[in-house]
Amino acid sequence: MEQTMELTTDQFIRDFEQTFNEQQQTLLQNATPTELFLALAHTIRQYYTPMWLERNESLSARQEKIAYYFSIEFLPGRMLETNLLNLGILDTVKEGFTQLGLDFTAVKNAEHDMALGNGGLGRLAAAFMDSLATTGYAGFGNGLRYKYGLFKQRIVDGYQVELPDAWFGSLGNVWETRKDHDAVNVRFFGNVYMADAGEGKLKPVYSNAQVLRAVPYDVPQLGYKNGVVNNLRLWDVEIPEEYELNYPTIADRRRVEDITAVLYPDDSTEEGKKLRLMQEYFMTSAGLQTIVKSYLKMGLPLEKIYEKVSVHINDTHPAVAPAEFMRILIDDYGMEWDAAWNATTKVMSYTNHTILSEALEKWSTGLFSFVLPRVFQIIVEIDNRYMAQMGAQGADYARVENTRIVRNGQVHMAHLAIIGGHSVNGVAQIHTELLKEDTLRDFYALTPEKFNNKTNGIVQRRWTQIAAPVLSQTIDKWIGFEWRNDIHALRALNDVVDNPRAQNDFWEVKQLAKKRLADYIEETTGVHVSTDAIFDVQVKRLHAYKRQLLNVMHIIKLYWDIKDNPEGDFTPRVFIFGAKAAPGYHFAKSIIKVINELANLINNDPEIGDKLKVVFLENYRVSLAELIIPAANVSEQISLASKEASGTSNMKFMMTGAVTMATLDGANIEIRDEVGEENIVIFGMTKDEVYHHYETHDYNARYLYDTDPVLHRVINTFVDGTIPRCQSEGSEIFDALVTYNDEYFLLEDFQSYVAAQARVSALYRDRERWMHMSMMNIANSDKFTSDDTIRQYAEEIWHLSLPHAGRHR
Ligand code: 26Q
Repeated sequence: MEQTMELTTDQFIRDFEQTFNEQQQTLLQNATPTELFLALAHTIRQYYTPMWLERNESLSARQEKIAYYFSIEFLPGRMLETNLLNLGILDTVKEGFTQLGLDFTAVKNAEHDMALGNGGLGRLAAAFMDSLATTGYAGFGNGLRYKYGLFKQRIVDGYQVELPDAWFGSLGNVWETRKDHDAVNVRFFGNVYMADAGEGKLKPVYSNAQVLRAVPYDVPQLGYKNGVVNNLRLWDVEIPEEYELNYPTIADRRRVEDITAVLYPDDSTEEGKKLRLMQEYFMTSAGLQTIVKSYLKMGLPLEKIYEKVSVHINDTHPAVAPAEFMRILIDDYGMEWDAAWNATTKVMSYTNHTILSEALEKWSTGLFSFVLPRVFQIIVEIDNRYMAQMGAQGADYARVENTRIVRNGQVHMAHLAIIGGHSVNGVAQIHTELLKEDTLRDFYALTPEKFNNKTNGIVQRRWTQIAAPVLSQTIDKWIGFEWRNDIHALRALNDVVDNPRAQNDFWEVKQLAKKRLADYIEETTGVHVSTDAIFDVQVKRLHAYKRQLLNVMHIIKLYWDIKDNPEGDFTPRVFIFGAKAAPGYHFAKSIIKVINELANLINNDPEIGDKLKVVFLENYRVSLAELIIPAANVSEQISLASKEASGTSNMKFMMTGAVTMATLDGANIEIRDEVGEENIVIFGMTKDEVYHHYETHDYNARYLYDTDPVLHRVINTFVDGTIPRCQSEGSEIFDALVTYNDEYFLLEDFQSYVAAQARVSALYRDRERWMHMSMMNIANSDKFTSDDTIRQYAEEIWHLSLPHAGRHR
C-alpha cells in the first residue's frame, strides 16, 4: 500500500530554512556541506518522529509479535537518501535544494558511512532492517554502538594502512535517539554459587562481579512509502553511578569503554578474545533483558513469550542467546527449567554464514567460565540434558558426541545456537546443501526438520533508485514506474532486451556511470581510464578463498600477451579492485601490495597504453560501492566452488546490468538459473570436483606449474623481478601457489578462467549480443530483493503476521 508524505517543495524549503536558522545561526550561503547535512537530517527527523511514535504505540496496543534480529554487525552506509526515498520526498528535497542554489550531492556526501560491519554479513543485516520496515513486519535490530566502525583504509606505497573510523565524530549520529529509561545492567566475572531460595528453589548468589550499564541508542528504520518506522537498537556501555568508586582512574574507565570502542578488535591475543566475548554477551544480555521486560508489560504469561517474541541469531556472534535467555527466565523470573527450555527453543533461530570451520566460534571453557560464570553453568546443564535426552531417544552416540556444546575443553557456539533453537538456515541453496551434507551433517541427521534455506537478497532501491538514478529513469522510460513499488514488474524489461533503441539507451546509461567512475579514478589515483574499455570489477573483502589472485594471474597473462604482440588486436580492459584486508591477515595484505605494484607497472608502460589499466580504489565501503557497481560491465564472482556462502554484491552487479564471470558457488548458481546459461559466463570446478580432491588428496599444483607453460610464466612473474618493489610478497604468493600446493585450486581453474575471459572480450565486441546479456540480467534480478527474503524469514521462521502497515487510527 503506497503511502507517501505530502510535502510541497515550498513547504520543504520553509521547514529546512527554519531548522537551519535555529541550528546554525549563519547564512545558508556560508554553510559547509556538513552544516547543511545536519540541518537537513534534523528536518527529516521532524518528519518521521510522529510516525515512529505511532508505530510503537500501535504495535503495543495490538500486542503484535515482534522479531528481534541480533547481529554484532550492521552496515547501513549512508542513511540520508534512503530516508528521503522511503519517505517519498527525495525528488522534492532535491528540487528544493536546486531552488535554494545548494548542491545536494555535496551535502549527501558529507554524511559519514555508518560502517558498523565488515562486509556481507553486516550489509545483509542492514538490508533486512530496510526490508522489514518496507514489508511492514515488526522486526527490530539489536546490536552494538561501536565508537569506531570498520577501519579506514589508506594505501601508502602500495601497502594497506589502517586508520580508525570515528564515524560519528564530535557531531554525534544525527539519526539516533538515546533511550535512558531502557538502560539495563549486565554482569561479568566474579564467583557465583547457588543458595537456597526456599520452596525447594535455588537462586544464584554473586560475589565480586563487575556490573556495567547498557544504554540503548535507537536508530529509526523507515519503510518504503508506507509510513512504517521500525527500530534498530544499538547498545553502548557506561559505568553505573553506584559503582563509580570502583573506577577511580581514567585508565579504569577506558577499559570499560573498550567494550563498545571498536568493531571486532584483534582477537589474536588472549586480551582481544576476552573483549570480544564481552561484546557478544553485552549486546545479547542487554537486548534479551529489555525484550522480556517489554513483553511482561503486556500482562501475558512468561511461559508463552514465544507467541509474541522471536529472537534471530545472526551467525554465531550472538549465539550465547539461548543460554542467556534461560538465565533470565530462571534466575530473574523464577521459571522452571522445562518451561523455560520450551520457550527458549521456540523463540530462538539461527543463520549460518560460512562453511569454513575455522570461522565457527569456539571458546575455551576456562575463558568462558571466567567471564560468564553463571551462563557457563547453564550451558553445562543444557549440554548434559541434551546428552541425556538424545541417549534416551536412542540416537547414534558418535553423532551426539559430535554435536554436543561443551567438548574437548571448548564451548561450541554454533552447537548452542542449533540445540537452543528451532531453525537453522544457510544463505543460498548450495550453501544450505553443504551445511546438511558436510559442516553440520550430524545435526542434520539428528534434527532434519530444523534445516531450511533462505537465499540472501539486497535492497534493490539503494542499488537502483539511489545508486543508479539515470538507469532508473531509463527503466521508467521503457516499462513505466511500477517496478519502483513492485520489483517484480521489472520483468517487463524482458520484452525490450532486443529492441535496438532500448539497447542503445541502456548502453548510454552504462557509459554515463563509467564516466562518473572514470572521473573519480582520475581524481583519486591520477590514472586516466578510457570508458571505451570493458570495466571489469572485483570488489569484496580480501580473502584467499575469494581468489582475487586468480584475477591478478589473468591480468599478468594479458600483460604478456600485449608485450609479446604489441600490435595485436586486443579488447581494452580496465580492471578495478576494491578490498580491505583484516589487519592481521598477512597474506591478504601481500596481495594488495602486489596488485598495486602490478598496477604501477602496467599503467605506466606506454606500450600497454589504454589496452590495459589496473586500478585499486582505497577504502572500499558502501558509499563507494554505490559509485562503482553501476559502472561495471563485468562482475567478478570467482570464489572456489563451495567456499562463498552466498555473496550479495553479485546480485547488485546483476541488477545494474553487469555480466557475471562466475564459478558455480553461492548465489551465482541461482543467478544463472534466473538469467539463463547464455547470459552469464561460468567457468571452473564444481563443488563436487573440489570435494573429490579433498577426498582423494590427488591435487598436485607443482605438476600444473611444471607442465603448463602459460601458467609457468605467469607464476614466475611474481618472483622474477618483473613487478618491482614486491619481492617478499611475490615469493609468499609463489610459495602459496606452488610450494604449499595451492589451497584454493587457482592453478586448476586458471585455464578455464582465461578461456572464459576471452569469451567475454568477444561478446563485448558484439554490442547487440552484449546488451542482450546485460539487459537480461537487469530484467531477471527481481528474485534477489531482500523484501522477499525477509517475507520468507517472517512467515517460515518467525511466524509473524503482517500488522496493519502504516498509521493506525
Ligand atoms: C569470527 C570470530 C572471531 C572474529 C571474527 C569473526 C568473524 C568476522 C566476520 C566471522 C565472520 C565474519 C563475516 C562473515 C561474512 O560476512 N560472511 C558473508 O556473509 C554474507 C551474508 O550472508 C554472504 O553473502 C557471504 O558469502 C559470506 O562470506
